[in-house]
Amino acid sequence: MSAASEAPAGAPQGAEPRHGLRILVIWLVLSVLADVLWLAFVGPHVPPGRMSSTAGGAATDFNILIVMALPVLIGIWVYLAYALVTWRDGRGGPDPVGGEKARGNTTIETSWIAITTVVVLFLAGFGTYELVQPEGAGGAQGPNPIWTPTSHTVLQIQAIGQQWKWTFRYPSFGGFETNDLVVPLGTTIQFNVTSLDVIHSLWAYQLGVKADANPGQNNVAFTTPTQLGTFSVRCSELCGIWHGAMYTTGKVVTAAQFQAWATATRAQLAENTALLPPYALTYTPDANGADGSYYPDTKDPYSPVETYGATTPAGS
Ligand SMILES: [Cu+2]
Repeated sequence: MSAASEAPAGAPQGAEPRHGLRILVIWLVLSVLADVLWLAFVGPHVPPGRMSSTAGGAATDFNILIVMALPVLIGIWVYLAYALVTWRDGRGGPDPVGGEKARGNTTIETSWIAITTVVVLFLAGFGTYELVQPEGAGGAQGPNPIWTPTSHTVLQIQAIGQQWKWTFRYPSFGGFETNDLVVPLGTTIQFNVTSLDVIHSLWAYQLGVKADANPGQNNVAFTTPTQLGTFSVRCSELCGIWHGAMYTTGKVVTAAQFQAWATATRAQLAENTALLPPYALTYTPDANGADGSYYPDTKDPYSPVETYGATTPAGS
């Protein structure tokens, strides 16, 4: 290393120990230990878990970043600790900032620049790639997604945000609308996310899906559930006084259970579905609708008296 010190007075005269090698060995041992311990004990529990393709992708990315960051952190700490112990003033060595070696060390400086350049460029490339893998990484991609699934069995589910709850429409089952988010295991889901009023954000936490819900916009996000169980759904965009209450619990069920649930719910909600506007990617709320919602007043949209579901206005 750059700051060589003479042996303290009274100590046997000998060659200066190879400080660089010592630091390298200490750093290497601690780094390998920290990474192995992380991967063994913390890595498997890293959020958001592995309930879907996109959640698993996020957890893996997080682990890769930590495994790369730990040696950097340990490198700084090891050098600092080594310098404090070995080159402290009390040991009677030379002025630590004096001398020719304090002015620079080409080997250290070159490797320093080379290593950090490789790490930063790798992270830039890796991060860019992982923004779209797997399946769009669970982030919303706007109305025309960059990543699209190759699978032919994609289930569309529409998530509609409104102050202050989520509703879900299933277009392949007659467009019924429900408060329950039920998704089948092993099927690629296409979330079509929109809003009826202000800006919300669909956050299906354990599925690793997060998508802004904007009025008049269709925002598409994909994921494939890989584990059965429940997941929490929250609004992650401050949207008004009951924003914090805008949550629900979704379910991943088997494909057969999903078919049974969707078929039964479709039949059960048929009467309500007939009153809804036809399935569309965005909706224009009816100012006079029930609670400012998008249920159309089919009789007279300007009347304070709401009439839903009448297909032909009386007297016309
Ligand atoms: Cu909200």
